Amino acid sequence: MKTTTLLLPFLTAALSFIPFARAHGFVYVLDIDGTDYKGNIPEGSSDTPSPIRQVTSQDPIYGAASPTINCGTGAPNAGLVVDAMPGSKLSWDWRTESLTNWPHDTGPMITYLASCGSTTCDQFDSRTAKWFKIDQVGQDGNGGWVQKLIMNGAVSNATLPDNLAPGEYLVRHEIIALHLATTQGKAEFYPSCQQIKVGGNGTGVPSQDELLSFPGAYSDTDPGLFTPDIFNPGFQYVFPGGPIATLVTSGGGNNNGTSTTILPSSTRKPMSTTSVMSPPVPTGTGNPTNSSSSSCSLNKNRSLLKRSSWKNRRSDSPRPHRVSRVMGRLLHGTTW
Ligand SMILES: *[C@@H]1O[C@H](CO)[C@@H](O)[C@H](O)[C@H]1NC(C)=O
Ligand SMILES: *[C@@H]1O[C@H](CO)[C@@H](O)[C@H](O)[C@H]1NC(C)=O
Ligand SMILES: *[C@@H]1O[C@H](CO)[C@@H](O)[C@H](O)[C@H]1NC(C)=O
Ligand SMILES: *[C@@H]1O[C@H](CO)[C@@H](O)[C@H](O)[C@H]1NC(C)=O
Ligand SMILES: *[C@@H]1O[C@H](CO)[C@@H](O)[C@H](O)[C@H]1NC(C)=O
Ligand SMILES: [Cu+2]
Repeated sequence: MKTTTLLLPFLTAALSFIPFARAHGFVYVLDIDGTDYKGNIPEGSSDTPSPIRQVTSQDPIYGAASPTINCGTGAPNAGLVVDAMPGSKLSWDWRTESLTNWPHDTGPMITYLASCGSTTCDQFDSRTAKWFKIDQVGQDGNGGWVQKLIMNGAVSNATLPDNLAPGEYLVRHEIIALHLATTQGKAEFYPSCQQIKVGGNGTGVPSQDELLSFPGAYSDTDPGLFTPDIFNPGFQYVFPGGPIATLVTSGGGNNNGTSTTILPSSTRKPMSTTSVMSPPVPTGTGNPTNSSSSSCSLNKNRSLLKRSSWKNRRSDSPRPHRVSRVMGRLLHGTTW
């Protein structure tokens, strides 16, 4: 009786979230070196010319073998192919379809590229893509996940390899939400594809054994996708999809390619165009699992640095529904 009385207001408040906090999402805006490219909202019109392949649902994809795990549900080719350069900074603004903040805080963000080969990317069939991994961000070193920053309104970031060969590429940036992944098959995949044309005169290409297919690259039993221990203290995340491609870790020609790992992007990017920073520091121990270490002291002042147009716009937007982890799991497990 007492418990019920205490729980009632809580549950009522929680249930009132449901119509608004459809707790999934999509990439609303791609930013390349400060230029924004807006996407179209799932289930909305396709009126905005965009390099972002429009998903038809913000809902997660379940199952590593899902045929839509390449570029998301629906996701026909987009109309635009937009310019980038080796070393360009890419940012993705993840939202729910009602444009509130991304709702999850557990799991990695991973970025892949695939050459569109002899065709332009607006003609390229993502089912034939051979992907290579360029970036992955996971735990934050404080018992949480970098993904929480996205929930709190930050954009997700990665940089293109400094030595990336020119040409058209499909970018596959994904969030994997693992709040339910204590059960096998319950990892939530949110892939998003964008079409870019890389200029410059880099020479970096992936090796054959680094190329992946989606579906194919992941298995539901991967330790990064089925994570029974994820909420236990000391959990060490193992990213799915193998290591980051050597053309990235070789530092864009600044060293001879002996390194096998890099730090998560959130710790290794200079945040100002006037800053100079050394190439990624090899750690020599498998994949990075958190971003608490840094090769760049500038990072300590990261939060002070300007976020160009994002900051202002996002402060105007509706605040996130801060559904707790437990409540998120409860609601996911029942209603969504
Ligand atoms: C994060 O990285 C730091 C430095 O590399 C390390 O000391 C710490 O144990 C790591 N934490 C987790 C949770 O992986
Ligand atoms: C992405 O970079 C911006 C600064 O440009 C920063 O504010 C934001 O926190 C970064 N996002 C993540 C997930 O690290
Ligand atoms: C091509 O490479 C040269 C150095 O090899 C560099 O000076 C030049 O800026 C590069 N051009 C572009 C467009 O990046
Ligand atoms: C790469 O550099 C390392 C350390 O500087 C050196 O030991 C190694 O022989 C070099 N490898 C090649 C292929 O040049
Ligand atoms: C961070 O910024 C403060 C001033 O805002 C400066 O005194 C300090 O040296 C900076 N630290 C780093 C690591 O750049
Ligand atoms: Cu969700």
